[in-house]
Amino acid sequence: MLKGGDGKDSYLYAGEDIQAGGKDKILDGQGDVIDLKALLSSVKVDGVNLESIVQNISLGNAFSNVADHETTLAFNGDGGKLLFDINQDGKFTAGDDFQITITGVEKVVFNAGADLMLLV
Ligand SMILES: [Ca+2]
Repeated sequence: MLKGGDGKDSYLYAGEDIQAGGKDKILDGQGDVIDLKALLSSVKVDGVNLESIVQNISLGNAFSNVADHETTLAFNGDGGKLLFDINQDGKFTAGDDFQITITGVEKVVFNAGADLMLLV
């Protein structure tokens, strides 16, 4: 579990941190950022690797495994969960995928310029 405190915090995830069946938690995440630079080439939103996305995007709440629209990173605002579709089957399964529960956040925005996930 990660607790950021009152200031702005940056949470760094390396590739080996994001494993099938894993989970993490960030409390009071609003205003913080998640650094997923190690994963930009392997995570897709609507068929595009994050490293190729040039405009800021707010993450949607669903995965997809439809060809050319693959989405392997999603944010479920109701449950406050940032979800990674590790096995890329288009579904979230706790044993196969990875989740970060984030409290106090309404959405997650990928800042394409900084290559960071902003917790909003
Ligand atoms: Ca999955």
